[in-house]
Order: sequence, then C-alpha cells, then structure tokens
Amino acid sequence: MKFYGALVVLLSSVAYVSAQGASDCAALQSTLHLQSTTITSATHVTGGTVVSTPGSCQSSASVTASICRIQFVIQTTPTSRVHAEAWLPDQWFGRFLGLGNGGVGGCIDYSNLDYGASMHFAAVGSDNGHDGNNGQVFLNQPEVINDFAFRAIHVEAVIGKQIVQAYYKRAHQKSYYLGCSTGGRQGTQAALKFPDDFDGIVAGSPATDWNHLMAWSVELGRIVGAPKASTSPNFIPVALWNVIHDAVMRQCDGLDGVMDGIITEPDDCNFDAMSLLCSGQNTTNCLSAAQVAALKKVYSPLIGENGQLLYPRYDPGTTVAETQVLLGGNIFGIPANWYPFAIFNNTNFDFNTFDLKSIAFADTINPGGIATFNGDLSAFKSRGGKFISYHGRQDPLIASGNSKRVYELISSTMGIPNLDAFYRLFLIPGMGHCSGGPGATSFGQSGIISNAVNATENNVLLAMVDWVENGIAPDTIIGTGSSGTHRAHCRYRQKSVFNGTTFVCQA
Ligand SMILES: *[C@@H]1O[C@H](CO)[C@@H](O)[C@H](O)[C@H]1NC(C)=O
Ligand SMILES: *[C@@H]1O[C@H](CO)[C@@H](O)[C@H](O)[C@H]1NC(C)=O
Ligand SMILES: *[C@@H]1O[C@H](CO)[C@@H](O)[C@H](O)[C@H]1NC(C)=O
Ligand SMILES: *[C@@H]1O[C@H](CO)[C@@H](O)[C@H](O)[C@H]1NC(C)=O
Ligand SMILES: [Ca+2]
Repeated sequence: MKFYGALVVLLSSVAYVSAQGASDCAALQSTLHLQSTTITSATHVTGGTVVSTPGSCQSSASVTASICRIQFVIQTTPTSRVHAEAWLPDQWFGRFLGLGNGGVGGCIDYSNLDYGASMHFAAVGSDNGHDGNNGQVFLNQPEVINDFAFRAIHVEAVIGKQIVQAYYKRAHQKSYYLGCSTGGRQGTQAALKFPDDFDGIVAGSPATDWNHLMAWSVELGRIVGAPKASTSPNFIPVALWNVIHDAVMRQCDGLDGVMDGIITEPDDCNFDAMSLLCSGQNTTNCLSAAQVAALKKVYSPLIGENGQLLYPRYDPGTTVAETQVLLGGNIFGIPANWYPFAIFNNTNFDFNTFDLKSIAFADTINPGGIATFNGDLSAFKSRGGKFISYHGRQDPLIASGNSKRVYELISSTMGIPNLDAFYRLFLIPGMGHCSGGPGATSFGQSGIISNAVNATENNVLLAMVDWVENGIAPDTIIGTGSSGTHRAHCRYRQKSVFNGTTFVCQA
C-alpha cells in the first residue's frame, strides 16, 4: 500500500542525526558568532514540557519533542531587527523548516515550531521584524516594513541554516517553508525574491496581491456601511446573515450533486440576492432594496478606477460567524493597521474618505514591494524548487478566487499552460481561512500533531518532502474532517466531481 511505502521512504531516505546533548546546546550561546546576530539564549528542553515565551503574543508554548532551543536577534538594518527561535530536535532527519506569520504579525509561530520539531525538522520561526499584531510599528519605519514585506523570512533562512550547521556539525540536506495567510504571502515572496532559500514551499491561503487584498477588505466593510454601519441603510444585521446563509445554501449546495453544507465550486454559485427582497407588508427575514444592492456588491469582484479587476469576489458559503469578520460593520483590523501606519502615515486616517483613489495611491507606494503579485517564478523553477499552495473555498478573509488568479498569472507570465511540474494549487471545499469548516480540512498544514495526518498523502508537508526528495508529486491531498471523513482535494485546474459514490478529480 502506498501509505506504508511512502512512510518508510520518508523515514529511511535521510540520515538520522542524534544531537550532542544539553551542554553542546548551551555552549552555542558563547561559541556561535554569526553576522549581525546575537544569541540571547541556548537551552536544551526535554520533550513534554511547557516553556515561557518572550514578546506580547503569548506567554508560553508547548514543547513536544526534546530540542535545543535557540533564541536569537538579527539586526537587519540600524533601525530594524528580527527576533527568532530555532527548535533543533534531538532526532533530526536533516531537514530545515522555515516558518511564516499571520495577519500583520509580529508573532513567532510556536505551534508550528513544535509541529516541525516533532516531525524531526530543524524548525526556525521569527517575529517578522516586530512584536505583536499591531501596525503602529510601521509608522515612519520603512525598514520595519521591509522586514515584514520580504526580509524577515530571508534572514530567518540564512541565519537559521548556519545555526543548524553549527549545532549538528553538518549542513541540512533540504530546506522547506510552511506558512498560511500572511505566511502564504511570505512563502510566495521567498520563491520570487530569494529562490535559493527553500527547496519546497508550502504556502496556504496566501495574502498575495496584498495591496488589493487590503483594499478589498476595506471595501467589503464599506459596502455594508462601515465605519458608520449603525446609521447605514446598507448594514446587514447578523440575524439576516442567517437568512442569507440559508438561501445561499438552498441555491448552491446542491450544484455539486450533494447536499452536505459544502459548496464545492463557489464560482458556480450565481446567488440571486433579489430572491430575498422584502415584498408587500413583509419585512421579516427579508432584505431591503439597499441591503440587496449591498449583497450583490459583496458577491461581485472589486473593480478599479479604469475598470480593471482589482480582486476577485467574496466566496459565497461562508458561515454566519465567518461573515462577521469582514462584513460585521467594522473596518477589519488588518487594513485598519495597514493604511494609517504604512500608507498614509496618519494615525487619524478616516476610512470614510477611502475610495478608489486611495487604492491607486497605495499601489504607487507598494511599501517594501509588499504586493507579492508577480507571475515570474522562473528562477525558483529552474533551481528545482517545488511549490504547493492550498486555499479553502469558504475563506472569509482572502477570496479563494485569488489563488486561481495567481495560478493563471504564473501560467501566462511564464508561458507554461500547466504548472504541475513545479507548482500545485489544492482547493479545499468547505474550509475557512487556513483551517476549520465543514469540509475535510485537516491535512497536516499546521501545528496539528495527530496520528491521522502523518501519512504522506494525508499531510501536505510530508507530501512536499516526498516531492523534493523522491520526485513523487502529490496528485491529491487527502483531508480529514472533524467527524473522521476523508476527501481527496483536487489540484487546480482539475475539478472535484461527485461520481455517485464519492468526489473524484477530473481534468
Ligand atoms: C509613508 O511612509 C512610507 C515609508 O514608511 C512611505 O513609503 C510613504 O510614501 C509615506 N506616505 C506618505 C503619504 O507620505
Ligand atoms: C417574507 O419574505 C421572505 C423572503 O422572501 C420569506 O422567506 C418569508 O417567509 C416571508 N415572510 C412572510 C411572513 O411571508
Ligand atoms: C505522527 O507524528 C507524531 C509526532 O512525531 C508522533 O507522535 C506520532 O506517533 C506519529 N503518528 C504516526 C501514525 O506515525
Ligand atoms: C467513483 O469513484 C470511486 C473512486 O475512484 C470508485 O471506486 C467508484 O467505483 C466510482 N463510482 C462510480 C459510480 O463510478
Ligand atoms: Ca454540496
């Protein structure tokens, strides 16, 4: 069976290195001298313990496997620095793993440090150049923005690999990257700007085309009246989102052949908002004309000043709770932390003045090259790099259509009709942002250490290892749902089709 075959290959193809021990770990603090880097702590940690963590994001983290934990600071410029940690497992399989961040993050990804080290990777994560999920750090600090936009992951990889070499007294064999959301954008940026950093990149739900993603999330809020939603006729209260969700499901759940609460292909869902218009004396469980117009805009792409597509439409099918993030009546926190401090440098920026000109202005600044919307992955491809992306089809923060769009951008830019040889995008029906939702949404994409997802075909990170090290590319990724159900997720442009018994992937 492929399950066991693949697992055996994974365990045996790479030499197993047992690390030296606690005193060798501690010694690194005084013996390791790396460029622009200060080792602030080097301590051996026995697996099964909880350690305290620096910074404002969290106070402690679980350590599952025994590791040498190294905390360090890289001075990237005189006005910017990156705090990072390397978790070096006692049982190392020779693989390096760089980790990303989320949101406007500022938070070391401890759960994936733990996940990576447990899977025998030497895992390194950073704070992305600032502490905490707060955009104020960007104000008049272009180098802090540069760390966020492209540099933190690069220095994490370069310095992290040197630390790995010093500790194990041998170089890593292959290097990997794992991240979602902002982490997906960072992985994409790594492939574009620093193609040698990683052999395999797993970039989930990527916040690519960042400037237009920020614009789209502001505009969605404004469509329903934010930042003055309480007085807006366009505002849609949460009770009506229940009505909308039921109507969307009534109209679109069955399009894929199964009424299961999952819209396999939201792009097939041409939701008729007019069907919810109040008529006659009836004002219960129905929408006003202004609300219908707002809902139509929600489910339409964002178009720019010159009629150009700026960003694909919001996925129909998000749960009521999920819709509240962008459509609950407030300007979403990430753009609320981005425009005032990184674009307008005005802490009192008024989102009532936001318009298409604001979007065009942000495009001209594009701080740090944050856009990350470039289809030329030729350097990454020619050095043999492999890229896996995945995206939930009911993502309430980043439209899944954007990942299709990025695929098509790469294909047209590079003149390669089918990217299978080095780039695969797996679309995940019924998944929200990076995880969760009614679909089969667990496939090893983040700090989940469970017996269910270790096999190569059930684990996107191990699938990437198999691709890089054994040349075996994943045709599907099998996800596990909360009730233990499985579904094979298809790679774009294949379609997930119900054959009467199960969903299969068809060209
Ligand atoms: C705000 O500052 C950034 C650098 O941090 C700069 O690129 C941008 O042009 C500034 N914006 C304005 C409106 O001056
Ligand atoms: C009012 O209209 C909505 C939407 O068409 C419908 O679902 C609801 O049943 C109607 N209520 C009454 C009392 O007719
Ligand atoms: C999956 O990985 C975890 C972490 O290494 C390990 O504890 C667990 O035993 C593994 N499960 C299987 C089925 O290999
Ligand atoms: C549907 O696909 C599954 C998996 O490939 C296969 O075992 C089954 O026979 C197919 N059913 C039909 C009706 O084609
Ligand atoms: Ca369905």
